This record gives sequence, structure tokens and C-alpha cells, in this order.
Amino acid sequence: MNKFPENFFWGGATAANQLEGGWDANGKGVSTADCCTQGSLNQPRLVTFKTKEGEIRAEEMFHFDAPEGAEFGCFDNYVYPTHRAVDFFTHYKEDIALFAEMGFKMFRFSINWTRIFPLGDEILPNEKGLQFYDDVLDELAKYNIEPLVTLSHFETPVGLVNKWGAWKDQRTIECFERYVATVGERYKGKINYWLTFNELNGIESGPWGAAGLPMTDKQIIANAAKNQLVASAKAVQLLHEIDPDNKIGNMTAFGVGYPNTSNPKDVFKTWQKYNESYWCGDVQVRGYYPSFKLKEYKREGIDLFLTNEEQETLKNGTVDFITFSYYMTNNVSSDPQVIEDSAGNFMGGVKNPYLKASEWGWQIDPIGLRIALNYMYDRYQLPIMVVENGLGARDKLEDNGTCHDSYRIDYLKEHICEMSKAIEEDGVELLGYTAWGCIDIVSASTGEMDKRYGFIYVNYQDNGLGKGERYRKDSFNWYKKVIETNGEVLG
Ligand code: P53
Repeated sequence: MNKFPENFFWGGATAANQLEGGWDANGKGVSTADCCTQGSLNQPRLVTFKTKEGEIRAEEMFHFDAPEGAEFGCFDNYVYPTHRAVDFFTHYKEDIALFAEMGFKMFRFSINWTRIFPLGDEILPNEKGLQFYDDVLDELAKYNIEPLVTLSHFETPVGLVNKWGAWKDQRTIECFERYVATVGERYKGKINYWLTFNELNGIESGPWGAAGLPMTDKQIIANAAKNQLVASAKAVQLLHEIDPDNKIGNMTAFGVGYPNTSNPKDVFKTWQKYNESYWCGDVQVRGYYPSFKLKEYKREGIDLFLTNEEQETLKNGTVDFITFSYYMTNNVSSDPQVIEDSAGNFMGGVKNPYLKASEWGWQIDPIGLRIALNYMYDRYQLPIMVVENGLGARDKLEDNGTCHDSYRIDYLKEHICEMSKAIEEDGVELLGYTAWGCIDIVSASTGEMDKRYGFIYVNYQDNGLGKGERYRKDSFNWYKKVIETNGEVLG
């Protein structure tokens, strides 16, 4: 029934800060993610800092304005889940062996910039940090698992934040270039698939996570986004120069929306809403800003200060393939009386009566993935990878070490099925699928351990129990079968 191309990249995806732990091991520096506390569904994660006056404070991660002169860092009496995460730092051999047992063809992970350049602006890299990824890559090579490496996954060095405001300042572009050149040279021939910035379009609703910006100022966010887009284009050029076999992609948080009613005003607003998913990809694929974004900036009195040189860089650094994350859909309404009652962080909207939602309120919509794939392919005509998709749920570990996560199997099965239709019936050129959090990791939005996505249960719990033992969930065996049959048998 389901037809996937030969050599389809089945696999899983993670991010260093949510996976590795070892946050200060072997000279690693502090990243923006390391300053985020543990939250929950009802309690936002906080970012911690010291004020000029020496007071230690914490503000909500998704939306805050820090006082002038704030120094970001980690302090006693706060819990920072990335510091241990799930300790892939020491468990990587065991974990990669489990990925291999499932038959993974691809593993998406990020390089933690602060392992390589602890403060961000050093001239020489930290050799021990580089060595860790050599080890990880050798382990993957043993099993013929192709690495897909994100260069920046919400992991800006805090050194750069404290020094000059991270991505607000153009000097960060040079530091990033040095980092990219370093890892590009070091891992030449070992990594061929790269992603520049994770969910670059998330910068407007999550400026701290995406760019180390402790503020909500739209002018600053627009310029930081431009700096990242320029840095992304430079990374593409650099990696192509280092190895012509390198393929570099972008990464977008894709949010599908439906008009809440057939009122043309709702339809139009929905159409407009899609621009939030498109604008960064437009720059990264086409090499220039889309007119709707330039008009929006103008309307809001924002100056992009886009130089000829920057325009040239954007033009010469377009990506080879595109990728996106897909979790949910929401409805869009133009009626101010209609309450936005559907969750999903910056993807929030109005509830859809035809859809069920996860415990965190993220609406489950497999057909939305087929729509997303078609929208992306029609717009860009480039090969695609779905690099994040999955269900965050509370799993129960049974006494005998099993975990019956049939709800996760259902979620993934239905999404993979829609993906196969996008390939077979719609002609979308899909290269691969890496399920998010293939091993349980710390949640990015809430910092919880109990919001799990994995095929592999990691026994660390928010109540402090567990020693990090790994267990195969029912979905582990199911996914193994999916890969074995190249998606023919979805069970
Ligand atoms: P968690 C919001 C909406 C959609 C995707 O999220 C998002 C976010 C930001 O949290 O981010 C991606 O762990 C992100 C991953 C993250 C994953 O979604 O909050 O790239 O780092 O873990 C899932 O359930």
C-alpha cells in the first residue's frame, strides 16, 4: 500500500541541550538553554539572570524584557533540566546501538556550539568538545546511520549574550562562521547533511530560545533574524566550499491553520497566518526577502538596514533542501469575539471541533502533515525532509520494564500514512522522516521530562525518581517493523 522511495531516510531527531547533559563537562560553556528552568504545562519555564545591582531574578522564557546590564547564568536554588538532560553524553554508545536495532538510517542531532567554543568568541576551538562528536560520529558510522546535524538548535553561547546581546549584534555572525568552518573541516566526510538554524521563524515568539534575545522589541528581533539569515547563507557557502558533497537545508516550524468558518475574512486571515511559516524559508530558498515581510516591517516602522553586501550573501547562500517540524494544526479566526483556546506555544489558535488534542493541548491532525508537505513542495520545488513530528505524552513504565504506548503508535502510523500519500498521490519529493525525540528527552517548551516522545523510555522522572535506565517501548518494535518494510507495514 505505502510506497516510500528506496534509500528513504527513516530515523529520529534530537537536540543537544535536550539530550546530552554534561553541561559543563570537558570545558563546555553555558548556552541559552542551560539558563532555562524546569516548568510544566501550567508553569512557564524561566530564564535566570543577575541584575546590575546584584539581584538574582528569573523571567518567563517565551516573553520577557530583562533590565539593562543583566548577566545571564545559572544560580543555586533553580532546577535546570538541560544540565543532566538524559545524559546521552555518557550513554551515547548504548543509545546509538538501540537506534541501530530499530534500523535507523538517519539520526538528527545538534552540535552544542558551547562544547566547541565555550564563550562563543574564542579564536581556537575546545579540542575535547570536538572529540565528543568524533566519538558520536564514529559510533553512527559503525551502524551506517547517516548523521543529519543541526548547527544551532536553541543553543546560543551565553558568553555572547552577556558580551554584546548575541544575535542582536553582527559580530555574532563572525563567531558563528568560525564555528561552522571548524566543525565543517573537522567532520569533513563524516557529516554530509546539515541544517543551519532550528525553527528560525520561531524567533518572533521565542526570541530567547531562538537567538538569545532577552527582549520583545520587534526592531531588535527583525535585525537579529536578519543576522541569522545572513549567517545561515554564509554557512551554506562555507560548507559547500569545504566539501562539494555537503547538502545543507533550512528548518522551519510549520504551522498549518484552517479558517474557523468559511467567512472570507477568516480565510484571508488564515492565508496571512501562513506567512509566519514561510518568511524565513523564502529568504533561505529564494535568496531574498518576500515582499509581504518587507511591507510588514515598513508598516510597523521597522528598519531592516539591509545592505547590498547582505543581499548578495543571501543570494549566494540558498539551501539544497528544505525541512520542517510538524506537530499540530489550529484554526484561525478574524472575529475578536472568538477566543484563542487552543494550545501549542507560538502555534496557538482556535480549537478545531474535528480534532483531538494531546494532554498538552496540541491538536492531532495527520492530514495537516500532507497539506504541509504539499504547500512546502509547491512553493519551493526542493526535496524535503520532515525532521520533527511526534506525540508528547505521559508514559507508564511497567514493573517488568515494558511501556504500552499504543497512542504514540497510532499518532505516528497516521502521520506516516499521510506522508506516503503525499509521495504516492501528490508527487512530493520526500527524502526522509526523523521522528522527534526518538529517545525520551527534556521538553523544549516546558522543560519537563514527563512529556515524552521516545521509542526508548529513559527512566528519569520529574519527581526525581529513576536512574536513567533505557527501556524499549511498544513503539520501538513497531517502528523497527516500519523501517524493515520501508513503510509497507504500518501495523
Ligand atoms: P516540546 C513550539 C511549537 C512547535 C515546535 O516541543 C516547537 C516549539 C517550541 O517548543 O519546537 C520544536 O519539547 C523544537 C524542539 C522541541 C519540539 O518542538 O516543547 O524544535 O526542540 O522539543 C517539541 O514538546
